[in-house]
Amino acid sequence: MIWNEQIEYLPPEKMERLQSERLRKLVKYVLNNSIFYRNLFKEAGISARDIKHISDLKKLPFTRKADLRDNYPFQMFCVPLREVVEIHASSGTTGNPTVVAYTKNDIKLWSEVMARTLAIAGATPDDIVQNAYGYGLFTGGLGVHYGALELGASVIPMSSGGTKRQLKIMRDFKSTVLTCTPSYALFMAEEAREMDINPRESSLRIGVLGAEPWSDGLRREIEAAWGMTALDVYGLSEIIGPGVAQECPEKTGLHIYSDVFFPEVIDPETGEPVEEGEDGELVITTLTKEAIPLIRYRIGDIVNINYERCSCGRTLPRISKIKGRTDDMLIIRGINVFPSQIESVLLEVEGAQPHYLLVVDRVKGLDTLEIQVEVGEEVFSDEIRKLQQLSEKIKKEIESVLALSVEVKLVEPKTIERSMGKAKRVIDKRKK
Ligand code: DLL
Repeated sequence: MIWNEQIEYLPPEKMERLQSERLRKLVKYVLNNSIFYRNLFKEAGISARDIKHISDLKKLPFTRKADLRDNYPFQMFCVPLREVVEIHASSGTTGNPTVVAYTKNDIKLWSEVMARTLAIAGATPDDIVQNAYGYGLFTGGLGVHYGALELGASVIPMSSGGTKRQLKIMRDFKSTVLTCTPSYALFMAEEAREMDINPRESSLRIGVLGAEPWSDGLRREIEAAWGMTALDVYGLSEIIGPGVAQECPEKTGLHIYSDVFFPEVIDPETGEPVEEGEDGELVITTLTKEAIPLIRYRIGDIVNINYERCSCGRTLPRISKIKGRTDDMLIIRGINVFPSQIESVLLEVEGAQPHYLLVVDRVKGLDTLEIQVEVGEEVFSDEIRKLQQLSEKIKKEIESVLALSVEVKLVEPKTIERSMGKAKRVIDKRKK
């Protein structure tokens, strides 16, 4: 189903015109309504007259998460509080949480982009959406909720957790779409088997999974476990929540809603644009948001972008799956390591389970990386020799991909903590 045919199939020239028009309006809007942006433009020596076309965007300075934190809680708002109808915040492990706010129009925008998202994944008004993203300050639950209402599907506001209840409701209500993190989708399948429910016999046909990085290998595991199509949904609270980009069933990248969230990909070191198709840091400008519009917001997620028309027919550009974060990249003995690289290797090795934890430490001044990997019940009860062979195999494969020596520790089934929300994959003891 196509939710917004006009926008999703808009020819590039027309899209550029729309973006340019919106950018001109945005610049006037922030200069009229925000001390923060007035100062930012002044420091950069830029006025509204300098911004005529979307390509002028690169004259403007970047904004960052620190700007939101420094202006905690409400100083980044471009509207009076009485026009704000909803406020969310990220938990944030250090310092102030990041506050995000929505006007009525922002909520309409969120509903629109999330309706597009669910439709791109293949959902229709006939679907029953079991929404197992957390409701609360996290944007996942309500974002999907608004989109499902807009689409006209039936949404079950489960929130995350309560897995036994999730599975009962899923079976009794015959849910057809599951929305949650990929790690939770995997955990639910595991729990189902424990309860003697065969997940493949569920009514699920589509999973709209995201909020954390996951590899194609993990996708295959989840698809096989549930017998459904698992598609990637991307977003972040500061831009809107979920609903920034969505993968279509072609599985060749995530369509980004560039009519409202203008994307750039830059070299994180220099801030200059990278060549089309090259990896870099995603930067987004919200073209139509009212409460907290963000200009050239540096997200820290690493992607590449493809402007070719997709075989599904859509002209919206596609970002790759998120390859990592500029700040999640582990630097181990000078080598850049992304947890997703390790996940991809693990999922190729027979006998290893997609549950793993990376423990980074520094011993006598030297960085070490231990990879704890769960193995299945059958493997664990095998002879020691076989376990050793498996661990050697994983070690060799990973070392050849990373060019870094690692330790592999096979652990018993169910010993690595399961997650109902975003999974924690790394413990970096060096940071203490
Ligand atoms: O995670 C919004 C969301 C909810 C997206 C539900 C998708 C589904 P935050 O809590 O602000 O918002 O976290 C945003 O999570 O910058 C990425 O690093 C990561 N992230 C989100 N989606 C994906 C994804 C929500 N599909 C941060 N793949 C982002 C990889 C993702 N990482």
